[in-house]
Amino acid sequence: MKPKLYQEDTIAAIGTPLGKGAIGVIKISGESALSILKKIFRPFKPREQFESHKLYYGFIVDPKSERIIDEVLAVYMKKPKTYTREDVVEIYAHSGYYILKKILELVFWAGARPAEPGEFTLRAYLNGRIDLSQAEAIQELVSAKTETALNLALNTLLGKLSEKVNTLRNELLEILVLVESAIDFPEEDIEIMEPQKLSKKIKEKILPTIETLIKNYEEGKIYKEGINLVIAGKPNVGKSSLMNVLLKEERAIVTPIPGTTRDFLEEEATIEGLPVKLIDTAGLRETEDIVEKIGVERAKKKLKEADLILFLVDVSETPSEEDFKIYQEVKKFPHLVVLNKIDVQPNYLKEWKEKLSKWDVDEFLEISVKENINLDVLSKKIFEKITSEKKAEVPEVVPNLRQKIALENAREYLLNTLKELEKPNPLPELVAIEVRSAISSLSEIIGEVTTEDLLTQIFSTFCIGK
Ligand SMILES: Nc1nc2c(ncn2[C@@H]2O[C@H](COP(=O)(O)OP(=O)(O)OP(=O)(O)O)[C@@H](O)[C@H]2O)c(=O)[nH]1
Ligand SMILES: [Mg+2]
Repeated sequence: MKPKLYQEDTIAAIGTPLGKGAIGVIKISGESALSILKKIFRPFKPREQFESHKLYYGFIVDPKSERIIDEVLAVYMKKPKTYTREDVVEIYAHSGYYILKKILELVFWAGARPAEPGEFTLRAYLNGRIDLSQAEAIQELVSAKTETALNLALNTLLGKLSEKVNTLRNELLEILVLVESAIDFPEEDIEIMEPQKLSKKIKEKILPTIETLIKNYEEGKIYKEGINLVIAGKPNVGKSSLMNVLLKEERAIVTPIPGTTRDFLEEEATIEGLPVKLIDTAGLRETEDIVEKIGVERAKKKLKEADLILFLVDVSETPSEEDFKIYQEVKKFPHLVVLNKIDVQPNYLKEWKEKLSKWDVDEFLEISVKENINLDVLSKKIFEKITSEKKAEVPEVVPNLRQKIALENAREYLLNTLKELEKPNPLPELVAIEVRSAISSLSEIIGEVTTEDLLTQIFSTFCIGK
């Protein structure tokens, strides 16, 4: 039986970003897809029948007047070998806001209704072409900003997470069969359940797989979600200059005047394949300037949100009390000390090194933003710091937060199962309840067990036309 969310009607939407472009695609899915196409499309060579999965050249017309709206390519794809497993029509038109809107209006007039966000993918899921984890992977695939994030999304889309979850579920189902036979035939006594064997299987096989997946979430998270990298330090040490080179763009204003940056700036960048939110901050100092004061307060707040702070100092000047004070703040968080302006001659590098050793700093990096010295080393160092700090390796499959929570719930139920199994006289009824709950938690990951609310929540984050 189809879940309640499933609707039989035909949906349509523009599947490409709105605006001027080479092509814009209109997608139609449902029973009336073909009849809609026939109403508004005139193939160059007139025909009655459309062969499935074949591209036709022709014109979109307004059937009321037969006036041509656009010159297009169109395809009819008969179910089930389609994205939604329903009949699908796609029209490849010229992309312009007005053209696409006009064609879409005709499609609605001919019998479709506007698709909700994510509704095509929802139908693919409800019709059993993909499971819920794969549907979510489609969203991750589109929003991937780096190669690694893309690969992780692809692995899930290709079913690697589903495979692991299904294996776990099958193993638990086997256990459940045994436990339930112990309930059905109590006279056979508890031995039929073989509690020790079951608990061994859970401990040695099932739980470790679940643990690994949970760990993968923590380790792989930064590749998907990225990190906050905050550049902090005294005024005029070169923070905004560093921001710009890391961004490869002249984003922040740079001047020789201390106090140039007064508010923080945030920009997305990629460093060694890691998605990074770069945050340039106002130089930290005591100031009477009201605007700058607010900037300094904001900069201090940003320190707390950082996954890594680049603490920048200027070796063309001697170490100061101000630097020391800032370092006392910075060192409470993950950080890297960076000595900038080593190109300036003469400089105070020697004094700085002595000072740093007094401050118990054993790791630092010398760079020059201006002369591009050691900036590649800095990128590598940032990557190393983040990945060792977070113990991040790139696992093959990385669950998302929702899936991780389901895994944690499954783990909890299995720990309860073990507790019962390890009692002198375990009650098969209690064991069965816990195992069933564990199975149901795992089923949530792939959407075997789900609620309308959850589906709405997941698919509403998709864009219209996906
Ligand atoms: N010689 C030299 N000058 C640099 C270097 N990096 C930055 N500067 C100069 O230092 C001055 C200040 O640079 P900014 O990037 O504005 O410094 P900031 O830390 O953002 O300063 P505030 O926004 O005022 O806190 C500018 O004149 C830069 O050109 C460097 O590696 N070598
Ligand atoms: Mg600045």
